[in-house]
Amino acid sequence: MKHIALTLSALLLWGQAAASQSELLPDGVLSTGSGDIAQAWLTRPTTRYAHGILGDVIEAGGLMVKTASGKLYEHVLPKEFVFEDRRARLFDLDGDGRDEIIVVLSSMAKGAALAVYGIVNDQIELKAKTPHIGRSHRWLNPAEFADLDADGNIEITAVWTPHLGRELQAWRMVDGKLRQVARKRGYSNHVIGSPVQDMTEIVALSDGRLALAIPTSKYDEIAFVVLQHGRFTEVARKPAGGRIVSAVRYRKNSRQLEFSTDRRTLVTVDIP
Ligand SMILES: [Ca+2]
Ligand SMILES: [Ca+2]
Repeated sequence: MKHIALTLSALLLWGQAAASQSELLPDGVLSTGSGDIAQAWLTRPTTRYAHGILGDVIEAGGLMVKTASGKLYEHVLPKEFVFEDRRARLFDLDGDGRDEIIVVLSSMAKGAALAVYGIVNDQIELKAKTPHIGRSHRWLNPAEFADLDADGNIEITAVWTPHLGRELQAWRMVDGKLRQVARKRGYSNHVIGSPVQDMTEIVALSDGRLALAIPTSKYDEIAFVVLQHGRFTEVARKPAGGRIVSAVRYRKNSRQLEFSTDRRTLVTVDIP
């Protein structure tokens, strides 16, 4: 009964706060899930970290989750951190049937880290994170989650410093910790100042292997990268005919990817 009363008062409080602190970021994206978490979004817009990598200087100070049963949870960051992201991705990384929440957590002093949250002990808890990059104003952009090497474990892919070092990395959740699996320079999934974060796609190659399709560091080609024996290997690259500026997506009912460049609004490339 006490639990119910607390939940109700939390809901009422949330209702009052919804118009102010707990609102979605101005450029935020609501994530929806079909598992134990129905929705996740970033809250508490703040200008306390002047970086502006995603087009505006408004980042998030909180993370809100709505469970499938309708319960709301919010995690509020200490003021030396922000979520430097537009959405809180939902994916069951460790295969326990419950979704994790994956988001870019930036320290104002030490830059970005990839962070994994979950609902633990009836609250949102940080389950694991990669090390922070080590310097302020250094960022990473998450890419895809998939079992790229068919070993039964999900790999998390992301590009560390997509405007500087341009290093694709893969990580796995092992015993509740994030472990680096592979890294390879020469790729980028974000154009500086752009709100577009989704410049990658997981594709099935004609030989059956999964590959990550990702722009090369000058954004003028799409590379197809596989993960084998703990290493990234590029199996093909296709010219884009310009600089890719949009999301990269599957073209419906085809074996093609589609995107826009600075020269053409619709470009397609065949998946090898
Ligand atoms: Ca899980
Ligand atoms: Ca795997």
